[in-house]
Amino acid sequence: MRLNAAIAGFAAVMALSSGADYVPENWNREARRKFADCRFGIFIHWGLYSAYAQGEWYQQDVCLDTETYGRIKDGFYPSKFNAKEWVRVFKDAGAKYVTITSRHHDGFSLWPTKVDDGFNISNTPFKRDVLGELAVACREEGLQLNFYYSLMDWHRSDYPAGKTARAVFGEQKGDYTSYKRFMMAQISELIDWYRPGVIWFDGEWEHVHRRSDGKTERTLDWEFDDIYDLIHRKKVLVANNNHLPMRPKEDVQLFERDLPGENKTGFSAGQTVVEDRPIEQCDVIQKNVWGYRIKEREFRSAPDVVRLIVRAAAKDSNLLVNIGPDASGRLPAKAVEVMRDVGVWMRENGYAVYGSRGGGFSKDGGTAYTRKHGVTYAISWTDGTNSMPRVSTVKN
Ligand code: JFZ
Repeated sequence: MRLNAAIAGFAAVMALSSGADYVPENWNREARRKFADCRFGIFIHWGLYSAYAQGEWYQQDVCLDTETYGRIKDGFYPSKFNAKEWVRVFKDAGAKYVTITSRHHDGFSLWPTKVDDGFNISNTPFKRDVLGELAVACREEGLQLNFYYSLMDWHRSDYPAGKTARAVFGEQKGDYTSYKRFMMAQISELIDWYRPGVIWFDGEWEHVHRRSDGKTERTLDWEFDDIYDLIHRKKVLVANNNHLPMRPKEDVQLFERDLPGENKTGFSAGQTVVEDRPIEQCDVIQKNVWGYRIKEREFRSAPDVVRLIVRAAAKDSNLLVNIGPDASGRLPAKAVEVMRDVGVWMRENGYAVYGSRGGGFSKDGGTAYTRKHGVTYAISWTDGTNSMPRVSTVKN
């Protein structure tokens, strides 16, 4: 109860401070609808951390300062990186869009940004513009490209360190005006140079603290209005993986490894579902890690991934399923194999998923319903087996 009251109070404050009178323009409504029609995208976590091969939190896990962590930059040469090959795998899987980490918490940028201190791909021996190549390949194949962008940062001295960055910097007051100027310049580059569909933020939560009395305390005002207005002026959608109630200017409702209303991971306690915006659930193909981890052996099977897609669709949500390529630029072979089989199912049954809206579940949970053009589809599977779901049409 206390928590609910706190969340309600928090939501009210948010509404006041972040454009409660905001009305999305027509391009925005249309872009939201198109995004929701996609239903299935591929998430890519790839960056300097891939070279350590221990997941994307490695710097934090072993408490490396940025100078030490960054030394691997001079050995970053992903000789097998081929954007066209990646995009072919994604498209064959049936995905309609790709969301890639343009810059994760380690602060390393995957494009030749002009506004940082050189901690980016152009200062590795590889030099190539990874995001640029991916943007071209996606455009050729008709996939939307979206960018994950970390708000929090374990590299810059102007970043006001929150609860995780402290492990890297110690206390660091930073200079948010300077850091925000930097972020906005980077976001402008990302949009002007590569024309993404969505900017997908992450890391706000490092300055949100849930106190034992249930109140939420914030240690930084990110001034999101300015950042969101910049993105909207450029006709791009905003998403924020903050696990908090939505602000009016956020266009996509994100659920991390969870579905609206389920809160199975405990991540979504503070999230209430709003009715008027597309939903996206992100999840991993490897167990519990987003970036490449060399000893990872457990991958989801193709029926597992298809069930995730179908269950998300029944909840009116897209599924964004993550793959972590290795430092050579290759997608893990197992992920490629799984994606190929997902694609076989999607080509045959995708009509019940793409462009559909959620219709909920049967009582026993073994059937997901979707709706499209006045038709209801029942998509059924048997739990505990490794069989693919079957689609049938519900007679009204
Ligand atoms: C974040 C990242 O830290 C992680 O590396 C990955 O990129 C994932 C998609 O997003 O993980 C989160 C996000 C939000 C919270 C916690 C972890 N949160 O709100 O508590």
